[in-house]
Formats: sequence, C-alpha cells, structure tokens
Amino acid sequence: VSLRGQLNNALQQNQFVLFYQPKVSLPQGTIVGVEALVRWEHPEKGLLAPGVFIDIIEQSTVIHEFTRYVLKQAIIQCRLWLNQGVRISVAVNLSPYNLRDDEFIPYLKEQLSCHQVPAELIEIELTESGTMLDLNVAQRVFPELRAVGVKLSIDDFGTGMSSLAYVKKLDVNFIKIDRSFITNITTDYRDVAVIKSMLLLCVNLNKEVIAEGIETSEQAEILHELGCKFAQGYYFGKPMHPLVITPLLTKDL
Ligand code: G
Ligand code: G
Ligand code: NA
Ligand code: MN
Repeated sequence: VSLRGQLNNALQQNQFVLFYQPKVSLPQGTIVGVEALVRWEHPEKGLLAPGVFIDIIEQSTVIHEFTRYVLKQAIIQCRLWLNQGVRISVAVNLSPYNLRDDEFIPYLKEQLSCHQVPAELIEIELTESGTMLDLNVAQRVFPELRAVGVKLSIDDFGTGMSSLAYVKKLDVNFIKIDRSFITNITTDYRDVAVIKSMLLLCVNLNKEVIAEGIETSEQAEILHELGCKFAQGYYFGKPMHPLVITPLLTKDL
C-alpha cells in the first residue's frame, strides 16, 4: 500500500507525532517559543520527516483532519507545559488549503477553550511559497484568526512570488526569513544586503522578525549585529520529541 493509502489509518492510529524546535531570542539564545514539526512514526519505515509525506497529505482531503489533529496536539502540549510553569508560544504550520476549511476556526476556538490555553500562546505559520497562498483568501481569513487572538506568521519569507504584496497586505505579527538567505550570510555581501533590507522593512511595518536555519555561532552573531532579535535553527536546537525538549524548558524554573 502507498503512503497515500495509509494516511487515514495513520491518523486513526495516532502515528503522527509532533516534535518541537526552539525559537530563541538573540544573543543569549533564551527559548521564547517552539515550532511544532510533525513526524510520522511509520510501523515499517520508522520515523518519517514531513518532507516525504506533507505533499501527499496536502493533495488529499485528509489535510483538514490532519491539521486539526496537529493543532489539537499542540494545544494539549501547550497546556501540559503551562501546568509545569512553562509559558511559551507554540507555533503550528498550516497548509494554504486549511484557510478554505470553514470548520477550522470553530475547531481552534473549541480546542483553546476546552484545554484552557490563552489564544496568544498559539501561533499560526503560513508559508508564502510552495502551494500558492491565495492572497484574497488569506486577507479574508487572517483577520478572523486575529480576532480569535492567535499570533500569525509568514513562513519562508522571501521565497514566494509576491513576498512584498503578502507582507504589505497581511496583518501578521512575525516574519520568518527563509533559511536560504542565512546559509551564506557570513561570506556573501549580497545576503547581508538582502537581510538588512528585510529587517528595515519589518521595522517600518512594525513586525517582529525571526531568522530561520541558523547553524553556526557566526551566523547568530552577524544576525544579532544586524539587529535581528529572534532566531531558529540547528545551532540552537533541532526539532525534538517532547520528552527531550521539556527538560530544557523547565531547567531554569
Ligand atoms: O522537517 P522537514 O524539513 O522535512 O519539513 C518539511 C516541511 O514540512 C516544512 O516546510 C514544514 O513547514 C512542513 N511541516 C512540518 N510540520 C507540518 C505540519 O504539521 N503541517 C504542515 N502543513 N506542514 C508541516
Ligand atoms: O517550512 P518550514 O520553515 O516550517 O521548515 C522547517 C524545516 O526546516 C523543518 O523541517 C526543520 O527540520 C528544518 N530546519 C530547521 N532548522 C534548520 C537548520 O538550521 N538547518 C536546516 N538545514 N534545516 C532546518
Ligand atoms: Na514553519
Ligand atoms: Mn520556514
């Protein structure tokens, strides 16, 4: 049976697990939030990264149930951390298709209220690349999400076809600079120029910036020097199982 054929069963059997990658403030690297990144604990193939199955899910009607499952797990995890005295935001990735699901916002509200999680602790990331984010749909749904009180982010910023239109028209809290702009930042003056301009743009539009894909201390340092306040990447922490990341969150309590 193909992966596609196994999707429904995998959902019913809870084979999808959320790993969490830290988002930190610069320069100290204090964890200020986490991003939920799904993994598939496949009974035969082992732990699968989303790269090999997210496209299949997005092309299937399962995407709606899948995203609700991810959202619910993230909200439950946020509640578990609150119970342990850890108050951090938890980000969830949405597929652009999810914006067309009329039941998504009611479900979000229901889960927040059921688990007594403040909406401001949940962040929703939408990528501007890949599956085209329909600006008209996003402009209709983003204000509804804001009204619920969750935070909103544009993911992979700079890689889409209309980055400036998105950042101008969508009222989001955070811009996540795609890692392709970070990779060569210590050696390529053009990347520095682009990052500087993005940071200035975000200051002028009153949005917070997170740089993605930081893998070295040199990259973290230069981003801090350029005025970037938040970062995410393997240098600060890989996506981790809740049992692995929880001790990192509770260690200073
Ligand atoms: O971990 P990896 O690099 O394979 O992730 C590939 C892509 O999968 C990333 O773009 C990431 O945003 C996406 N992804 C991870 N978890 C989720 C999820 O729960 N929902 C959606 N829609 N995308 C996700
Ligand atoms: O599209 P999105 O930004 O959600 O994708 C996140 C993906 O990027 C995750 O699958 C995560 O594993 C991966 N990622 C996170 N940090 C780094 C990093 O420092 N380097 C690289 N190469 N990939 C990263
Ligand atoms: Na993301
Ligand atoms: Mn991203």
